[in-house]
Amino acid sequence: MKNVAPAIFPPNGIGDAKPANQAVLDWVNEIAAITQPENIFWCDGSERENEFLIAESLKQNVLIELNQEKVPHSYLHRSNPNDVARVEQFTFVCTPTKEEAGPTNNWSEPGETYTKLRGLLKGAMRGRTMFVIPYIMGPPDSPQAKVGFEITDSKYVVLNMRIMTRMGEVAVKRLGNDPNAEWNRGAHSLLDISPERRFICHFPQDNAIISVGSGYGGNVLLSKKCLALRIGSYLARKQGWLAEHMLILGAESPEGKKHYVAAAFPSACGKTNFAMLIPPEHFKGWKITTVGDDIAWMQVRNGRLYAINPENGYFGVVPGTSYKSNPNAMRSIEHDTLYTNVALTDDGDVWWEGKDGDPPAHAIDWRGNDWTPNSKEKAAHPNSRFTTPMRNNPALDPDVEKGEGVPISAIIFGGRRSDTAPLVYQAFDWAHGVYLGATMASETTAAATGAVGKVRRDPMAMLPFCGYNIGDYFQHWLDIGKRLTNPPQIFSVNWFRKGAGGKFLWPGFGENMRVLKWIIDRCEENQKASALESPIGWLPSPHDLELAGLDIDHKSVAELLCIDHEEWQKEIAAHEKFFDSLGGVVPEELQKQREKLAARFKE
Ligand code: OXD
Ligand code: MN
Repeated sequence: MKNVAPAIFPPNGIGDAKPANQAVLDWVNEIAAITQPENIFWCDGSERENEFLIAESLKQNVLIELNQEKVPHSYLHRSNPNDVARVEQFTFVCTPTKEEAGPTNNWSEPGETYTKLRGLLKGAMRGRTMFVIPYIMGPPDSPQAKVGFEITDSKYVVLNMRIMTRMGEVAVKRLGNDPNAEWNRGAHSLLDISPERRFICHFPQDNAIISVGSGYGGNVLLSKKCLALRIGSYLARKQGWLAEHMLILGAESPEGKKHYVAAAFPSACGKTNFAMLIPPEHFKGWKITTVGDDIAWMQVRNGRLYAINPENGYFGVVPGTSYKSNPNAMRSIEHDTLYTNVALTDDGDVWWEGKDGDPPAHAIDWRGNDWTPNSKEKAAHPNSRFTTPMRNNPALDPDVEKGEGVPISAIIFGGRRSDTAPLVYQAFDWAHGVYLGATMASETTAAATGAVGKVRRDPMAMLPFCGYNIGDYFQHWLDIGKRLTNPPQIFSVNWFRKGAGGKFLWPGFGENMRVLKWIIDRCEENQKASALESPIGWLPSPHDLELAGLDIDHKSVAELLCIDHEEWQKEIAAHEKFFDSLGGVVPEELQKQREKLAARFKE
């Protein structure tokens, strides 16, 4: 079976970084008693340990060596073809009652689920090594940082966690010896990588996660979707902060004025591209810097919202990434990168659809089969990924390690919509902005298994990631607003609107700077950009956007900014249907927002 490798026996000084915290030791012993590994490998996150694990992974075909001159310190991993994306249908929130998990989560009773999972884990690591990974989410000195431990029998997981989190000693130190300290327990086993035995289960009350039967990133890098979002959102509500599926970017004007913006887009809708945007020629002197590309933890301080990126690396979608679409991502993945499910060229380089230049005449595709440009199959899986350290990003924000976070001026909600949603508009106030987030919709992508291109409501891009009742989540957002005396302005964007001929109207990528500039100007105290009041919010007119130097006709701009009343009648009806589908959990305040929206169309 692919990826399920035998035990490894490291030399002295590697794999023996046992922490002293008794609660951790007890939990590790408990999982080891069930899974019965051949040995326990206590990770310290050191360079030496990493090199050892890479060497072992190469020996056991978990990794394939790439041409070290073309992509230094970089490797390719091929996952099992049945295991290439997040599995929302097998993802569970195991709260004591179904109501706590709410209408958007699969729920399963905690006691029964523990019993079932323990049954599956019984003897699962026999003859294999059990790794224990200590890690921190967030800058180590941040009051918002959280400690987690992940147990796994996958070297691929260890290698990825070392890139995606601050792993090792630093986490052990931060946790200390207090057995009552808060930390997340994450247990993962590949089992036999069978979809029938694949479950990603969250136990928010226990701050615990158990994931079995998958080796794919989003299901097994438990720091990411599982802790930073699902368990994170649960803790955030309890502790009065926000854990969101958002990128964070800094935008600095030529005069040196800087704003930070957080933006929620569903998976594979361009968060990484937006977070690494390079402004077009017309915006000479503007600098965009990345704080994070996927997750924001935000807290209220002095009436403002401050954000940290809990992660330490990027787990980004590869296809479509090029020096044209995202030069900063390309530079980031030129070295020290793990690639998953991309194609391998004959000279040991990586390739994917949308990479610069001509396709190779021959390659090995993501499944390990011969591929030529005439092949019907894609060379790289549509959800193939890179894992790369954030320090590789040439546009990394200098304040990314700042423990107190960066102040957020604007929050953006964005979806992939062919119609209805204009390029950009601004909410009238916080509660209206929460409504924009709550009714967000997007066409589905390859990031999760299932149909691609279907419009689905994805509130705040958190539909697969909110670890508790979505109605309570909406209320939590409304409540946070009440604590903000200087709240971020809230916007909606859509880069994906299509014209009558089915072509995208907006060029996207770096040109999104034009929309970002309008957003930032709207956040300035003296509101440097103007807007028209429309039924859906403040809308720029074509001359409110800086379009100089952009090859776009007036008709397309007008289409991008138009509100089609018929489409919006359908949209409002869809909002109502969505709220109804949630079975009475939507706060009254948001229901009122919908009524107000409908009324504004009648004025
Ligand atoms: C991701 C996702 O991997 O959202 O970031 O699926
Ligand atoms: Mn994501």
